[in-house]
Formats: sequence, C-alpha cells, structure tokens
Amino acid sequence: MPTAVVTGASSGIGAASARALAAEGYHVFCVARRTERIEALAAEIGGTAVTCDVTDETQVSDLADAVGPTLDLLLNNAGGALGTDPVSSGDPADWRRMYEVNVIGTLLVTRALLPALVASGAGTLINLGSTAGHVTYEGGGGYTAAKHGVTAMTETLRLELNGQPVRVTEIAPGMVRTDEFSLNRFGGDTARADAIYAGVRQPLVAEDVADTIAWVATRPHHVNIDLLVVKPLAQAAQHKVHREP
Ligand code: 8X3
Repeated sequence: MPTAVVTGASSGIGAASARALAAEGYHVFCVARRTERIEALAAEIGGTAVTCDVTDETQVSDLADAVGPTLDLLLNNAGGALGTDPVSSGDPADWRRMYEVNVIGTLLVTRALLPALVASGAGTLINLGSTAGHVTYEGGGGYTAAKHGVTAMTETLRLELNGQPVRVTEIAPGMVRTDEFSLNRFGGDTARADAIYAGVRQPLVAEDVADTIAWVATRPHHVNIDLLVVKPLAQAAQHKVHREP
C-alpha cells in the first residue's frame, strides 16, 4: 500500500486531502498538533495519527521515525495567515509566525522526509501554496511574503532534485472557504471572516482543492505538474471577485 504524509491534517484542506488520498488507496499519516482531531480522522480513513508541530525540529524528527524508511507522497499543507495589517504597521510577531509555519515548517518536514521519498523510487512532494504566492494584495504583506517563500522553495527544490525520483508540485488555491483559515487570520472575528466570502456564490471548498491533490498524485509518475492554480469561478483574479448583492 502506498503511503502519504499530510501535515495540517486536523481541518480544512489537510483533512479533506487525507480523505481523498485514502480513497485513492494510500495509507495516510495524518499530522497536526491537535491529537484528538487527527486520531478521529485516522480512525475514519484507516490511517495513522502523528501529533507534531511542524516548526519543532524534535517533533519532526519523531515524525520521520514514525513514517519509516520509505514514503510515496508528502503533502506540506500546514500553514496559514495572521492579520491583514498594511506593511506600514505590520506586526513583526505575526510576520515571524507566518514565515515560521509556512516556510520553516515546510523546510523542516521536507528535509526530514526527503530521504524516504527518494527511497520509494517514485516519490511525490506537494506543497500547498496559494495565489498569494504569485501576486500581492493590500493588507496581505506578511502572508504573501511567506507564500512567495513557499513558491521559491518549491521551485528551488525541483531544480535541486532533478535526476532524483521525486516530482515536485505546488498547488496554489485562491478563495477557499474553510472553517478556520479566515477565522484564524482575523483572530476569531466571525463577522470579518464571513465578510471575505460575502456575495460570492460558490467559493471553493476544501474538497475542491483535495480533488486537485488526488489528481496530481494519480498522474503517471513521469508527469510532473509544476504548478496548479485553482480559483472559484467567481474569482477571475485576486482582486476581481464577482459578488452578488
Ligand atoms: C488563501 C488565498 O486570497 O486569502 O491562500 O490570499 S488568499
């Protein structure tokens, strides 16, 4: 049975992707800080829960031990946004945290699991980027900087792994309505989080993104999808969102 590691598996795109990969026949290591949630998910899909903070080197090393010598697929999904301050008043603590979880977390998990991906002879590494890794927007400075970092890391890794049996993909979603992304960004302010999606007929949902991940994973291994940008029909570009009254 092929194996997959999904970080940030406790909710949203991570949980949906764990389910989608399990449906494709993977044994999924469901990785996150919140043990109860990943244990429930692992029980549901016949996977393995591994409690791990991706920014903690020791815990990531324990994760690598739990996974073992070979791994077919790694989905670096853990990440997120904090705040919408303009650069002129950006909060360094928020910026550091976003860099830490989106970039350093991805670095640590990738470093720890790359030998197992190579050892599989046909590894797949998928980084969850964002449209925010390709464009900028007002109030998005800290998050767009971090996601641009994820894009740069993904592209660098593809160059460095050339000749090795590991393909490298970035999935870059636009507007996705999940339970936690916008709520976390706005510090739990439901009204501000809801306003992001106001009037948008059908923002993407986590399952839409999970579907793209399952598709990338199930292409023949010589097919490397470098970058897959996915947005809802209502979002023609980052700033161009159709809203109904
Ligand atoms: C999420 C997309 O538009 O909030 O990664 O930056 S956006």
